[in-house]
Amino acid sequence: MHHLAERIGQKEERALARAISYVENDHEEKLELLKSIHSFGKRAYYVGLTGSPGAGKSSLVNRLIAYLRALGLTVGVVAVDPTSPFSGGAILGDRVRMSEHFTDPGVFIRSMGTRGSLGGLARTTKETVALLDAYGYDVILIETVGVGQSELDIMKIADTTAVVLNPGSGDVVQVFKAGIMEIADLFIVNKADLPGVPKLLSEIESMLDLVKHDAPFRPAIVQTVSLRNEGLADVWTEMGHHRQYLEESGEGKRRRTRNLQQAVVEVVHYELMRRIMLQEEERGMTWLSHVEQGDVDPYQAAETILKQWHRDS
Ligand SMILES: Nc1nc2c(ncn2[C@@H]2O[C@H](COP(=O)(O)OP(=O)(O)O)[C@@H](O)[C@H]2O)c(=O)[nH]1
Ligand SMILES: [Mg+2]
Repeated sequence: MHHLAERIGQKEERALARAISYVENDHEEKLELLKSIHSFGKRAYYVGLTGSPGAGKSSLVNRLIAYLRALGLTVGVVAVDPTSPFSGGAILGDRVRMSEHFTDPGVFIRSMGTRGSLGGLARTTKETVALLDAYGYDVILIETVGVGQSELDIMKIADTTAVVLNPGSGDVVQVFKAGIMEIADLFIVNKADLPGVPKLLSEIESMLDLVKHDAPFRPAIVQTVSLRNEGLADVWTEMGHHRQYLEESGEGKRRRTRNLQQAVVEVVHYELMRRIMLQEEERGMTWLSHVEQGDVDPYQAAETILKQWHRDS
């Protein structure tokens, strides 16, 4: 067992922080560490929160932390904000908001910026979640901004994915277009204190009728006013319903299998690429100028590199 894994198992928070930096910086012992971690198994409940910037995800996360702590649950948070200008840190507002939880040993908050995303932000995030799980947090909240492919990718590891929408924002069409509908397990209408709630609710219902009419699980819609601490119990109850569905239908098990398969493919993909590119760099990347000058097309160059790798290994 990797020494950091052992220390994480003993709930040493410093070891957890060190392990996360291993993941972010692609430390050479990273795979060894993750291997050890995997033997701990998946225990935590992973909740994804996604939605447009400003929808109130961080406010909700902040209130949810307090709500879950009151239930006696420990909480790990990974906030993914690639647009954050503060390298590796949260946007200032989030920091201030979350600061009330900083001294609580039952809460761990980590922000993933653009920094240290050598292996891709999605991958780094998933690995960080695995570390938080190994440490023993009961619930892991994953906040992602927006609707890009890497967000969709990240959300696949969540047991329950909540999409946060606001009245009057016209977000529903966006959600529909971006393929978020397919991964949504729960809709949270936040800022329900603002006008336009009935319209938004009926828009979501229509969309659900269209996309989920023959699906085995119809996502619930809950209203929240995170500023006033309203609706959190409903959110947690509906998450519970979805979790129960995952257990009883076997869908949870199917998702876990799919994620394990995906993890293997990703590691192979990334490790191969890393090793091949390392070798190419040592060889001086001779093909680069040819590709630049148009003597060789990129496909031919790639094929040559792969053949050479195959020969050498
Ligand atoms: N009126 C209203 N404003 C809210 C509510 N929840 C959050 N906000 C405000 O919406 C803004 C964006 O919130 P934030 O949590 O940072 O959104 P995020 O970008 O999705 O993380 C902040 O100014 C919040 O104070 C709510 O329930 N009602
Ligand atoms: Mg936020």
